Amino acid sequence: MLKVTSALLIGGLVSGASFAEKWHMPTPYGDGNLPTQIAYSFAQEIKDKTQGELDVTVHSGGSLVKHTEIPRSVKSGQVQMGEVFLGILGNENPIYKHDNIPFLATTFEDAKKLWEAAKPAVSQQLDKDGMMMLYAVAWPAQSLYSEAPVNSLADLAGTKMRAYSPSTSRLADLMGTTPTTVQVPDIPQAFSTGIIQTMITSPSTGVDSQAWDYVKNYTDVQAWIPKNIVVVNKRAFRRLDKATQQIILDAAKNAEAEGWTKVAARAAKDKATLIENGMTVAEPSAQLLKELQAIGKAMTEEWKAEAPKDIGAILSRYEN
Ligand code: PCA
Repeated sequence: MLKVTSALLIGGLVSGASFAEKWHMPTPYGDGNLPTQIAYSFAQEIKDKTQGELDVTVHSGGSLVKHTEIPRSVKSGQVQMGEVFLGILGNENPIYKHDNIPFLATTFEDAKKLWEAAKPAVSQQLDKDGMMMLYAVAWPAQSLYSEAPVNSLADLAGTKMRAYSPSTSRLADLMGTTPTTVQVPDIPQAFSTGIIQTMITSPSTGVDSQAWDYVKNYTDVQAWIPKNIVVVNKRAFRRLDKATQQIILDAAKNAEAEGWTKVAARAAKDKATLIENGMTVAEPSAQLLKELQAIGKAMTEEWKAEAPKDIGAILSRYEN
């Protein structure tokens, strides 16, 4: 009897008032970063358009789930959505490595093209893993931070370089440096304790980690343009009604467009902040560019050899 009453009560509550569904979305980077800001507006758009029925809470800066654990937590359904840096997935499947290959795509236009070329394979792999691709946000181009000016790779020989993905580890090797994987929140400590001496990342992450406290030179090699992706657990998505699903897909489309629109201005602003804080920003020498481009070529070949069919398909879509 008691059971029946409570079942009725719950039934009454559910049908009487519309109840908000609460979702969680861990993201890896801090609130000052463009991808995080876009994540907040994405979540807000969903909340507004569902009139609060789907309430997505963004947990930035790895506060709910550590960056390296985010893909697994979305896959298992522990959280419904999550953001991840594509490059860190490089060891799971070589298709993800398109994101961190030096000199494959160095302008936003090419980066967008490369993303269109890689997206079908990425979406398919995510689907196999129980996830669905929602949107991607590009970072500014990746450039070199060092204490001394760098005119050629010889100037870096033997230094300890930060890596943030399997590809950047390989790159550090090929540059004659020693790679150490360090996540963004740990950059200041890694510099101050001498675990790293150089890094290649965006002006945004340089600003975020106050790189000027540790290194003086920024050599603007602009070697690649990586991305974060936002994914949703497939089962969680399918449980939603069609209208809510469409609201998420529309918000994702808007988020991706916003990212490509805003990233260039953000790159310029953050580079200016590096200068304001006393860093020397220099164009790369012809020698350094030549050496790095040769490494990029070698890495492209290595990458292709890992999965000739899949990577060949990405490259031919990109090049045509
Ligand atoms: N910042 C992130 C990823 C790429 C970037 O610009 C990082 O350094 O880890």
